[in-house]
Amino acid sequence: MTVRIFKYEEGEYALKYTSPNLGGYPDAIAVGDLDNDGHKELAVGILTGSTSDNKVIIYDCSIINSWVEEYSQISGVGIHSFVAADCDGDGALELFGASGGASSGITVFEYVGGSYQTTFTRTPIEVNDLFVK
Ligand SMILES: [Ca+2]
Ligand SMILES: [Ca+2]
Ligand SMILES: [Ca+2]
Repeated sequence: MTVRIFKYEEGEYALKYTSPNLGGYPDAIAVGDLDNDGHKELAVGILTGSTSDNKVIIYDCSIINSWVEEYSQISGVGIHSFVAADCDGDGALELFGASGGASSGITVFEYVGGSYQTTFTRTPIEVNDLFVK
């Protein structure tokens, strides 16, 4: 399946980007300025049914109406939900991805030193695991 990105302008959502076939389906999304450059990114978790093909893709739109893949990485686990929040209080968003099933856990993605990186993983997740400062 593809990811299609719409932008609200002039009273309606207009299609601005269609990805190539990603071989799975998007199951998790989040929007936020993940690299702290003043422009929002769109993070998408792609499920394929295979741990060797599940992906996390971050789309960037720092050029008006021009969306590009800024980050694309095999995630192993299937990300079922994202939330973007600055939980370490450094002024930059972290991207928390939750996976379910046998591989339930949390993966944290951050923009560090000029690139996106996985900075934390915890499997399995426990109900009392909290990520606050
Ligand atoms: Ca940004
Ligand atoms: Ca960016
Ligand atoms: Ca932060």
